[in-house]
Amino acid sequence: MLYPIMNHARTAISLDGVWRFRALRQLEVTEQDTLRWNGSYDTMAVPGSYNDQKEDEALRDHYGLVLYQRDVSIPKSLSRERVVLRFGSVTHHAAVYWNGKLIARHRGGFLPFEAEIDPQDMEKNHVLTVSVDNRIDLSTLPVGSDNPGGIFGSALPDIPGVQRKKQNYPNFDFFNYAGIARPVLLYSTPKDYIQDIRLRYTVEGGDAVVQYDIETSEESSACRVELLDEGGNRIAEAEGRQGALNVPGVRLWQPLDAYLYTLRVQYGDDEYEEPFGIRTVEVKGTQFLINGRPFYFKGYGKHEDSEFRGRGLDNVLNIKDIALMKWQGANSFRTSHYPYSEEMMRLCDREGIVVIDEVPAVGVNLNFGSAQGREPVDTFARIQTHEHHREVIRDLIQRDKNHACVVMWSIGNESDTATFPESAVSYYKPLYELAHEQDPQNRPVTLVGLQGRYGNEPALLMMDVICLNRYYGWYVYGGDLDAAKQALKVEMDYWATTGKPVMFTEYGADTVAGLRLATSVMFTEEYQVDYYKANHEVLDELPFFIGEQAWNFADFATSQGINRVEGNKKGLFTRDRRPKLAAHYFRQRWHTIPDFEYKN
Ligand code: BDP
Repeated sequence: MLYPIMNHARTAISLDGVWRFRALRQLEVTEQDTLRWNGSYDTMAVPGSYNDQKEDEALRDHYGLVLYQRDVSIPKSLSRERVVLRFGSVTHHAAVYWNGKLIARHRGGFLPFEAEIDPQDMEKNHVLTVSVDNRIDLSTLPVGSDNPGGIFGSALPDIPGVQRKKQNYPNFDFFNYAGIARPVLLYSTPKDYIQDIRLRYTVEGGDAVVQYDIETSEESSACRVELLDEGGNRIAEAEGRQGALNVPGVRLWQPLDAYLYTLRVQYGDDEYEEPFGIRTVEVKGTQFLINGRPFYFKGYGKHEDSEFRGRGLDNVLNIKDIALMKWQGANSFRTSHYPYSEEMMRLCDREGIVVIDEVPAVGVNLNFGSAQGREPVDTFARIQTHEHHREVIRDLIQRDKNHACVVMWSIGNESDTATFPESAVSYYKPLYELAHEQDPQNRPVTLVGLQGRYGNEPALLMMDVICLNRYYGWYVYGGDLDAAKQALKVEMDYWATTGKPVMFTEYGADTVAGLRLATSVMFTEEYQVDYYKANHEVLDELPFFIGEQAWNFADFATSQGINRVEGNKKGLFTRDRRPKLAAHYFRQRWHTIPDFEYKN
């Protein structure tokens, strides 16, 4: 799906702003709801999660449906064009009504979807209503738990007669923000238009060949492509929907040194410009090569999370986060635990930030958190995410396939790979293969592993890179960093035997900013530094270890529970982006670790 752009063939009109809003008690939308509201209504900003925009506990913890509505009129000048309504994301499930008529439904909260406006319907004023459903369960991604309380719920049974409030129980550790989180717009194209662009390339010596593949709505006109350098100079051109363009003396996209070419496509009256970088990615032995050189990941797992906006797109915050990453000497992050906005992906292309791109498959594990200690269940026999999981892999790769910043796909986080190892293989093998099939650039694919019973996780061994979330010194041997180091070393001796590249996609310690002690204990800023130093003592010695991504870039909101002090506090930065002591420690460390050839 192409990102909406504006040029002389295409228009894009933002529908962001303040919308009418209603939280529904019932779980159905009536016809009346989808027509222009006469009675009272609330207000809500778009884009933004709705949960924290008001002072209302019921809305923050709302379960079920809400409605958004606004008036829309389409400029007359677009009457001959194809007009499309496009949502960057609606979390988690959306139904879209145009003057009361259902025109789109979408499942999943982190990927874009669109609906064409019927030309008959273009004149006059219109009412656009969107119903948003935040319910999560065993069939959704992310997964909702069937244990009251979710991952941090009580292990004790409920007391008979006590009524809990109706609520979602996330099987994951972040707040279940909902709403219209990313931009909404109307865009236009000519009636016969460019649908998609797929790019791959080969690099040899100093030259590259870009292979392009253009999909158009019909095949009635000629297709012409031009390749422009960053200065806008044409360096190659070709005719046809498929073809190859030579780029002699190519300037590669490098981590922290981005260079973007533009593919300009002309098809009939339509025109589209796709910025893209040229770089290669390959796993070779225990190395992760970018442009042929062994890369070392320095960075974080992140969240789309901020005060008031929840998960709503905030370009200022994105710019700031990347500035902080560069200040710290980082080069990468993972889009834990769902696809991030298209705006962020484009920014990472521009800024040279390396991204591990993750689907929203988090909580595909019915044996952790509050379920621990009970009779283990076969997650994959009970969970109903199979088809949707395929869908999000397809749609994510479809959306992000041309981004140079994306160097690896993550098809899930901390799934249940150890309890019934063969079930996990049956579930993940087709998904691993699907990701490879769908990607024109055939990037490496991973599945992020949970700490626990390593050694019998064939689903992880199928992956191109072993990505581990490990908490030695926090959840395991918390407060005993010597034991933590020993245990980490023992585990790493095992991974050394697999012959795979290994990296940490999470490791961290909850740290309350401002808690300081000369002799550190858990939760102090000093302990967070000591924790990371202890881990690094072991990791720095391992030749097959290809990267460290701290958990988390910044503190973030979670459900309430006894394990969380107003959210998860493992950030190197606070939620408002103030550095903790560990942020300075990493700044020192990362500026001395090169992006390439660190372990050789
Ligand atoms: C891991 C999860 C992550 C959590 C983190 C933690 O992948 O979402 O926030 O641990 O406990 O299990 O802080």
